[in-house]
Amino acid sequence: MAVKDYIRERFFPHLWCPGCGHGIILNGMLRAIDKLGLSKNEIVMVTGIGCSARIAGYVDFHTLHTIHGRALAFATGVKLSRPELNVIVPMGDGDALAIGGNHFIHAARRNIDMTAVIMNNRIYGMTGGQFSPLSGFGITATTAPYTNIDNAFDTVELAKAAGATFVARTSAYHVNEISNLIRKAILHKGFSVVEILSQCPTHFGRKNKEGEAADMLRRYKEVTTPIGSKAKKENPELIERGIFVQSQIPEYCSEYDKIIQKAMKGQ
Ligand SMILES: Cc1ncc(C[n+]2csc(CCOP(=O)(O)OP(=O)(O)O)c2C)c(N)n1
Ligand code: SF4
Repeated sequence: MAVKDYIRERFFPHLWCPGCGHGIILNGMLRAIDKLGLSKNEIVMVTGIGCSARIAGYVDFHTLHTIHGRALAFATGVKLSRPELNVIVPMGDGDALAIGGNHFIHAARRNIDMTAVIMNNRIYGMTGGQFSPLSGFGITATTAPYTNIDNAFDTVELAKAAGATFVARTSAYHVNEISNLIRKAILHKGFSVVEILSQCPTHFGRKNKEGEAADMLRRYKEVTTPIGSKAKKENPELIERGIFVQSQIPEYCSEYDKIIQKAMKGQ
């Protein structure tokens, strides 16, 4: 199918600013789904609130547009009641790791089979550019006019430590990687995390003098490198892209089924 066949055209034009990275991620996500040959009825997309979370309105799957920071909680309910469906949860960095941080670590710890896509623009885009736990030290935001003194989480390290069994990262510049990594994450049985660095030219770019969207995309090319590359050894500041973790342990819904069977037999 064409990408546009997965879109709810009645909700277009979309509300994203010109140059926003979130549209690139939506495109990559739809290409991944298309390559997997999944029917629209086999997918549930669950989102919270944020510019990133608008995705649930734009795609023609089963969708839930829920409340800020709670997408993974709703998604857990969906997955437990309909484990045969593919549950995908796109989230902003604030949605996933500020207000939603607790849900994130516990969904990862349980290893429930769903794909969390973290669209990391290092800022609260929708509400006007407040700093998030991903902004990092020295960043300027509307709530940090003299620069931010909070240190940032490393999403990949956090996801690994919390127990996610598939952990990957790429950026909005690396369009083929977006669809490849999301495809592999959907295929993975367990809690999958794909962090995608996404530019917000309107707030992050403007406040931090990173230029226009094209400059921000170019920057992703310059500051990232494949995992274990020679460039990383020479410059430890570079951000690695690729698959960091891919492991198999018992998945939550399957184990829950076994508990139901045991209880039915009265054992
Ligand atoms: C309980 C609650 N608190 C705060 C808000 C206000 N709010 C809406 S979106 C948002 C943050 C959005 O940032 P992020 O999740 O990083 O997504 P982005 O807009 O950058 O894609 C906030 C704080 C809300 N809607 N609900
Ligand atoms: S405010 Fe930022 S994140 Fe939101 S649509 Fe505009 S560019 Fe994208």
